[in-house]
Amino acid sequence: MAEKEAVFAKKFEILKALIKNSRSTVVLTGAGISTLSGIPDFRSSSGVYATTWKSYQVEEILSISFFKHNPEIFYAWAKEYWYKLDDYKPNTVHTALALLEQKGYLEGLFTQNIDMLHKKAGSRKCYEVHGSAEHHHCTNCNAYYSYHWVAPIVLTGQVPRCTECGSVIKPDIVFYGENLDGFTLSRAYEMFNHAHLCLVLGSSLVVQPAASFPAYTVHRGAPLVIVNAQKTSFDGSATLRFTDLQQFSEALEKYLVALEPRKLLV
Ligand code: CNA
Repeated sequence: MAEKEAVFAKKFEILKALIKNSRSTVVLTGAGISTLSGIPDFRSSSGVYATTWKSYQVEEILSISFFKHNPEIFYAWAKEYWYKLDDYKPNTVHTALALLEQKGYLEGLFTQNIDMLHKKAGSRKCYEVHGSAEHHHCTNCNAYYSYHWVAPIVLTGQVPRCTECGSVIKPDIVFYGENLDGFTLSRAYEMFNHAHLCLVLGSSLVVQPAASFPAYTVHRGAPLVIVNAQKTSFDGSATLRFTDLQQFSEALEKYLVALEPRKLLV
């Protein structure tokens, strides 16, 4: 145990120097970070993909063609999973990353999560690569609806429908088979391409194109730090690897609290 702690402490010292000396740090987060808030991820052994839901594979429920033909099945699944997000609070990973930004050490935070927890924690430079459950639109006339308007309808077991035209309302989440928002994608390519340090937290790095973002940083020889319990699909010969998100984020928060805010040259 003491040996494990010593290894962690040694690696964390290297991380501190990387953060302090990096002029441009980008972060990519995945569903793993929100497991500490109680939201299951997809690919852990206890994740959502380990089970089927009423004989459906969750991957199938989350494809755009399935949604178009079976919105009632999507919403029946999402009722138990994604429309109780108000029950969940940001954890130390979210708050540590918000602090990294407040102290002036973060260029951009890209998340694959749709759970709104980074924004709740106070992150502003946050790009939600797969969209967010916060916003919804009518699939026909594009009228806007918020999470708080839609959630009570879903929780009573109904499919939310547009008050203007009666068509099905869809969350602004990127389903399998849909393209990512072009602006977010171009920001990601730009920032990961110029970053001096890339941190990846709680992602299996399976889902493209987000899984490839760290490669843009690594291919220029800049360091990559991965924090994940399981082996990731891409690891780009990571400079540092940590496995325990809780231990990592607590240490990061403690370090950042004591760190002088970066003086910005304007
Ligand atoms: P994933 O494929 O489920 O991978 C999560 C990774 O986190 C796994 O490799 C786990 O080993 C790791 N992990 C889980 N808990 C811990 C822990 N305590 N310490 C260390 N590692 C841990 O998730 P990705 O984000 O890579 O996949 C992308 C999908 C998942 C995106 O499309 C998301 O929209 C989608 N998703 C989002 C949420 C959410 O918003 N909270 C929840 C579930 C799925």
